[in-house]
Amino acid sequence: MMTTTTICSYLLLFAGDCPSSVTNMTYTEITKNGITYTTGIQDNPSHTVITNQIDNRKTATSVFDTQGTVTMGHIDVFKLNHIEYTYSIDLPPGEVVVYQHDDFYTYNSTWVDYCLKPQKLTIHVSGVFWGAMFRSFVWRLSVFVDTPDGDINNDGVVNGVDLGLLINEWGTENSQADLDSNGIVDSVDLHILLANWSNGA
Ligand SMILES: [Ca+2]
Ligand SMILES: [Ca+2]
Repeated sequence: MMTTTTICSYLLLFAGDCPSSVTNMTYTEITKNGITYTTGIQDNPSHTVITNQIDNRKTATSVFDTQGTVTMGHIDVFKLNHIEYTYSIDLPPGEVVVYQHDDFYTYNSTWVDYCLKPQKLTIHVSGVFWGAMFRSFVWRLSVFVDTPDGDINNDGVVNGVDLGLLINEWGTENSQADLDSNGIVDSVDLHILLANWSNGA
């Protein structure tokens, strides 16, 4: 169920391949609204990486913006340092479109980028720092996931599990099973679910 409002004001870009992972990264996971976010910072005591990221996502299937800043650097004079930071966002199955806003930039470099793998969006920030130096990086992306209609539990197929969820929620309001978003779970939603029943499920 893709929302297409306001996208015309954004610049559509295509994500490149994900870079290979860097060794000795330290990863931290947090879960919010049932969605897992993973941050990775290269583990080196001479590095300083200050991050702040915000996602306005409410549910696993919601359209959302992700934005953040990263300031990184080190204080080793006469040393060359590679510093890397990653921020990964779990996505439900479905077609993903990412819109990159104008305020997606770095100072003096192009070392902020994003990439898509199945059910995962990763923002990469990295750079090589010669001498004592700090730089800041900014991203802002809008993320749209077109999940299959009727896939209530977001596992990529429409089957008996979704049917059971819909029946459990029958007659209720503000439900994930309200597939046509008219406010109530009823026979219209059941029709949508059955019309999208997955082959072989
Ligand atoms: Ca399902
Ligand atoms: Ca409905």
